[in-house]
Amino acid sequence: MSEEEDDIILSELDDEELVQQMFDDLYDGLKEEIEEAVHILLDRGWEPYDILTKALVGGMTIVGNDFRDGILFVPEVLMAAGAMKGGMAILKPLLAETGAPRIGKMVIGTVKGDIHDIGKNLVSMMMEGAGFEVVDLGINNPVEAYLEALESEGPDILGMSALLTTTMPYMKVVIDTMTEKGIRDDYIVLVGGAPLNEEFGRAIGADAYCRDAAVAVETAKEFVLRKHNQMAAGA
Ligand code: B12
Repeated sequence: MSEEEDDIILSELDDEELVQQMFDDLYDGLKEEIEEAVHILLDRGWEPYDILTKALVGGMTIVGNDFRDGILFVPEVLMAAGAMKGGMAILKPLLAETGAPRIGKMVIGTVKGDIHDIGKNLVSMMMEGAGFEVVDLGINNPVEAYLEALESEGPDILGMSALLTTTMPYMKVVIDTMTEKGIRDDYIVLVGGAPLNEEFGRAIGADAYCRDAAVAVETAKEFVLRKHNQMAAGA
């Protein structure tokens, strides 16, 4: 931090002011400030999940609104995304699981043509935190990449993310290809991303649409439990 007199000293702000300041710093793409603020909130006893949702996702929502309204442009949003990722990287190991038995495995990736990965990364982190093993395929995945990973990793769940109305139909391409190959019912398919909704999830043949990472964890647990019960009943 600079030593100029009028600089804001993050550690001197109370929690509410600090979160407000984080919204501003995320907006301005100030990665170091975001990282410092995350550490301060952790030191003050904040739960990693609360920092993630209240401060980081909260700040990104403001960025999203101004991007939509033409006030911010791609370079600024990229800076904001970089700052957000800096904060997420600190929280990731804290959310990660501590040795309890794995409850399932998920392969997740953003679909072809789409490079948005913050939401997907958040889902991955939360799933790991809840005890799932996660194989992250990254962004811009063609159907072949998903199929290869399903075969080599043998997960319980396939997760697909799309943030663009132009890329979300690609999820149907993947599910239809799985159906053609006779493997659709071998996996639980969860989909997510801001432009999706439940109706879309149903229409493309996914098992569920999840509006956020917390819902993704709950839904994944429910489906994996159901799958294991069915397997036990069938055995
Ligand atoms: C950050 C951002 C970018 C960054 C991405 C950086 C990165 N590394 O991800 C950059 C600057 C690169 C970018 C580029 C573009 N973007 Co953009 N971007 C956004 C923005 C502002 C935020 C997205 C985000 O990270 N949100 C925060 C996370 C936490 O939320 P989330 O992604 O929704 O994820 C949550 C849930 O949806 C769910 N979820 C997500 N994925 C999954 C997956 C599974 C399996 C499950 C279960 C759940 C789940 O859980 C997550 C956590 O709770 C949105 C605005 C918005 N309202 O979404 C626009 C937005 C998505 N972008 C948009 C556009 C138009 C673009 C560009 C085309 C702009 C351009 N002209 O170049 C390009 C496209 C590039 C491409 N080919 O993909 C539009 C899309 C409009 C539309 N109708 O399709 C939006 C909505 C902005 C707007 N209103 O105009 N963008």
